[in-house]
Amino acid sequence: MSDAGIRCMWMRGGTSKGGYFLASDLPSDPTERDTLLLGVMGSPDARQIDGMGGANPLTSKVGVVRRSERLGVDVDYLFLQVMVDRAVVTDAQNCGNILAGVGPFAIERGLIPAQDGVTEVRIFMENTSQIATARIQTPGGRVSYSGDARIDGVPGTHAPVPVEFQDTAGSTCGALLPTGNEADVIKGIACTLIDNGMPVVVMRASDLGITGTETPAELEADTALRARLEAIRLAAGPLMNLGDVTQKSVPKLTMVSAPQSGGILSTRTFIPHRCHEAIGVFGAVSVATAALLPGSPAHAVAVLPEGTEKTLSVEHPTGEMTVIANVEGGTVTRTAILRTARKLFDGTVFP
Ligand code: NQM
Repeated sequence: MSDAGIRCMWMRGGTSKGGYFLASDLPSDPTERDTLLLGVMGSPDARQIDGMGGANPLTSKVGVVRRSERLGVDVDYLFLQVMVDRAVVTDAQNCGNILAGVGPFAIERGLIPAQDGVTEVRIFMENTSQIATARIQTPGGRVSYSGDARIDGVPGTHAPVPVEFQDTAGSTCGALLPTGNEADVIKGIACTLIDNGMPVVVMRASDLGITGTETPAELEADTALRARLEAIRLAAGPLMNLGDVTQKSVPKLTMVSAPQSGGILSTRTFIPHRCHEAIGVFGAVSVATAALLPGSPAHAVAVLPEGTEKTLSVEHPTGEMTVIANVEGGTVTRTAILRTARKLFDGTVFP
């Protein structure tokens, strides 16, 4: 524990929560920075009792933001996953939920001027070298967090934060389908190894002996299933150009089944050792993209709409996430999602 505090804002971004820092408020040396962030969160400790983390990967997240020097970009955003029970901080994945708080944070910290009404923020995502455009409600030139938008997994309604992505294919794996195949077989299970913003292994729930309607707690209690999933993940890592993924939070593992409530399919996702109560943003974009591939095990269970602009509702344990996808010649060229974000605390954190 250090007596020197660091300026920090705690925010909910989508269905995740974490600390947002200006890059200039953190040590520039990554090792020093990561040691400090472990102290902020209270890791490694299953309860994170000596820190701000919420004892779950979804509440042990960090956004590092700086003014961008790139042409046509407002801010650069680096996502860091602080592991809960390991002394590991990883930048090997992006996070589209924490992304939802980046625009409001950047405006609040004076990195970019707010318009009267809506402020468009172009964000360079350092983890994947890709760009997102978020539209932030700024009536009277101030960020507003209240509004009528509702997302599953978050109680109440808040200001809408629509976010648009282009060219997210191959964000981390170098190609949408890093093996070149719509389906591969790993440990006897048909898998689509895909990356449309997040590396994900997509499998049919029934192939793993589950229905796909179990609760996250039931799935986490299934030690045989978890061991099987981890064996598949470790084998998938090198095939997805991710190398040895033992200490990485990617790839994610999504088990799909037929839709239960009007969506395109139902999902249960391990991220990768805890079961998500919902699904990640880029995780949903990647799974929805897999569903569109005729050779994918996801396609076999999916109910898909016609047309070039598709509304793809991805069901998850606490509701659904809608991905709007533009499809041209069988390729997903643009996606958009709706999130909300909320400032929870602004002050000084003691690592
Ligand atoms: O996939 C969880 C989350 C995420 C990541 C995870 C995310 C995304 O729900 O873009 O948002 O998969 O680790 O925040």
